[in-house]
Amino acid sequence: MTEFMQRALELALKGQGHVSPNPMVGCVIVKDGEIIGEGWHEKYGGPHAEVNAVRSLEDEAQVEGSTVYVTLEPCSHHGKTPPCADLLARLKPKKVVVCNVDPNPLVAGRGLKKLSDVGIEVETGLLEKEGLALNKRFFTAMTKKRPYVILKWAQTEDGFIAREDYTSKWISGENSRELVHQYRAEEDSILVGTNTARYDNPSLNVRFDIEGKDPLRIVIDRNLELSGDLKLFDGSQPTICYNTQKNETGKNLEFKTLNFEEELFPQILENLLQRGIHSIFVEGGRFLINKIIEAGLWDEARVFTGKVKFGKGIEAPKINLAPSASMDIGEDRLTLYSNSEYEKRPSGH
Ligand code: AOF
Ligand code: ZN
Repeated sequence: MTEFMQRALELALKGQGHVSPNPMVGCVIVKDGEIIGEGWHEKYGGPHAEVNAVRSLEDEAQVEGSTVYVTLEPCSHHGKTPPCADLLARLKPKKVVVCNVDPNPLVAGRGLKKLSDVGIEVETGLLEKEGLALNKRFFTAMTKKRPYVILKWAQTEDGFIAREDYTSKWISGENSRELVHQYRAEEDSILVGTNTARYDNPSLNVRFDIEGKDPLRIVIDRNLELSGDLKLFDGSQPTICYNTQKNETGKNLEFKTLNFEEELFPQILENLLQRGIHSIFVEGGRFLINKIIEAGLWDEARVFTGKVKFGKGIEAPKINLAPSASMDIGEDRLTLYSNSEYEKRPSGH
């Protein structure tokens, strides 16, 4: 039943911002057409959704004969917690329904097999697209072996992201800036190029009273020319500076060398994936964003267009795709682009 899986997806979302690099997972236990138990993966390292749903019952014996709706295939491996498939195999629901098979190579169908081997009926693909969209970061990391990449920039009505002297104050309004902080809180990391760090001096933290952890800050500074006084280097939040000069780890600030003679962004993606980073919010500047667009290594773009005009300046990046959505945010216009098969596409009307 779609409505039960819809509810499981809703529960899964409660884990947003708390479970990465694990996927968000929700679980609903249904008997005689009624929900008798619910749970979700609440915290990285904590119990999985199925365990929490079973714990919500008065007696775990109630699982017998039920239908369990779980957004992702129950796991089959001993990770930080024992296998959920073993738990369900023991408790004997009649049927287990999932949106998606777990792409984690440690699971990848083995969870479902454990269930069918003990005679539990299994069904996959219910609200499949919704399940993929929910965990687009996790699916991208597992199948493409890189973090999910979201580009963001603000442009003037006449298509500039900064003046010729790189200043960019007041392109977008207060509502857009608040939304950007919400976006930051949803991702594992935020990346900026050298010029953006130098001229904007961004703090790249999460403000506006938005709940959520501060993402990892990442800055590119080939020859270590940026001033140590920039907010990025204040040690208030974990930060990595990719450069050619030194490897050094301090409190909340790491310098890591990469090979700048070769394409840099793929190296950054690889290094971040190794650290368990499943998403990157790229906040500029133009050079970096254009490189990423050119290489096709992006999944979403969120473009704010303000009412001001600069007449001349630094041109905004361009995307040769039809927008997937567009909306007003205060005085500004937000245009969304999707380049990922895991993001739901517009239905065509
Ligand atoms: C499930 N239910 O709620 C989640 C699953 O280290 P662990 O033990 O937390 O395992 C993490 C892996 O388990 C993760 O990479 C993914 O494959 C799966 N996540 N599985 O049955 C859940 N969160
Ligand atoms: Zn599990």
